[in-house]
Amino acid sequence: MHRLALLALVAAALAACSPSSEKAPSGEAAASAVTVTDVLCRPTPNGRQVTGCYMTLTAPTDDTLVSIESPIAALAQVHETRMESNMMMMRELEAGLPLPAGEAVQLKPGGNHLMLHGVREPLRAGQTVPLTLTFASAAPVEVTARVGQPPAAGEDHSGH
Ligand SMILES: [Cu+2]
Repeated sequence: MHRLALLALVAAALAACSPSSEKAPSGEAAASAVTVTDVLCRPTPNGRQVTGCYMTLTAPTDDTLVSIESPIAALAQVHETRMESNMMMMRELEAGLPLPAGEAVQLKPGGNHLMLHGVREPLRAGQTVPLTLTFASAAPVEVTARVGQPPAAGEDHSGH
């Protein structure tokens, strides 16, 4: 009798565990995840500790990119670029970046971008940078950025 009771307990424990342990690639979790592609961070030449990262985000439902984290940087922010009195200015999007349902939102040089501050080690082309993106409603997404020059290179972040 004891053994049967124990088996029942083990079965119950396994059943309780399984939903959370298989969250990744299948079913509803994947369907409601934000798709992130073309993830790229600029190299940090000359000992600079600030760099920009770019990507394309597509949310299945209206959502907001609210924060970014990376173990290689002290601080990561979502920035917008705007012209003010003919000056290109960058500032943090404090309310986050809106992601309309089904729309591919591009972060790119000269536009909205991610900014890493306090980059601990120089970033060189060919390296990778782990980023964790947090959304208002969708589950967080972990991506790996490639380090390299974006296709439309030219403007840099010397305004910072
Ligand atoms: Cu910036």
